[in-house]
Amino acid sequence: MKVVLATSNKDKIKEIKNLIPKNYQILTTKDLNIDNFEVEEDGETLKENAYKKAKALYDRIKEPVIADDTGIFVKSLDNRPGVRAHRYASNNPTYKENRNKMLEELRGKEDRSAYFCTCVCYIDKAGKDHYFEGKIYGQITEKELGAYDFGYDQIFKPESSDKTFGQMTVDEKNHYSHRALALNKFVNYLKENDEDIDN
Ligand code: ITT
Repeated sequence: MKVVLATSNKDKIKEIKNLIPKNYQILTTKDLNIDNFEVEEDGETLKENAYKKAKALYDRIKEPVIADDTGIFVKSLDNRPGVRAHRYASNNPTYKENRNKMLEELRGKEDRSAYFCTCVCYIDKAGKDHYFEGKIYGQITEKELGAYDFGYDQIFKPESSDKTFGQMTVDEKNHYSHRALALNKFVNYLKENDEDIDN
C-alpha cells in the first residue's frame, strides 16, 4: 500500500520513514513532483491543522495521505507555543531561534515541565479522515544538549530518559516519541483494517 506524506519538513520525513514498516510504500510530495507544498496552518488545534494539510494534498492526488501536526506545550508559559510551535520566535525562524526564545522565556522559572503532542490525520482512498494522537511529557533543559538539530529536541528531555531528544539517534527517539506513539496507532489501524495488503 502507498501512503503520501503531506509535509515539507525533511526531519519529519526521515523519522516517519523510519517508523513505518517497509511493506508500506511511503512517498513524499517531491516523489510526485509536487513543488512547494505549503499549507497555511491557521487552525486553533493540531487536529484542524493536520486535517488541512492532509486534505490539501488528498484533493490534488486522490490517494491515501497522512499529515502530522506537532506542538510543544510549556506549563510555565501557559502552554505556549503550543500549536504555534513553528512560528514562535518570528514569522520564519530557524530551529535555533525558537529554542533560544524558549530558553530566554524560561530563564529563572522553576517549573520547566512541557509536553510534545502529535496529531496524525490519515485520509484514506475513499476520502475519509481518521486521527491518531501521541503525547510525551518531559522537561525543558537549561541549555541545548546533543547534536540532533530538529525543532526543540536539543532542549527537551522526556520523563523516562536522562538524555534530551537531541542526544538520541533517530532510532532511539522513535522508541517513544510523540510522533512514534501516534504513528504506531496509525499502523495498527491499517493492520486491523486489512489495509496492509499490497493494493
Ligand atoms: P509541516 O507543517 O510541513 O509538516 P512544520 O515544521 O510546520 O512542517 P509542525 O507545524 O507540525 O511542522 O511543527 C511545528 C514545529 O514544531 C516544527 O517546525 C519544529 O520546530 C517543532 N517540532 C515538530 N516536531 C518536532 C519534534 O519531533 N521534535 C522537536 N521539535 C519538533
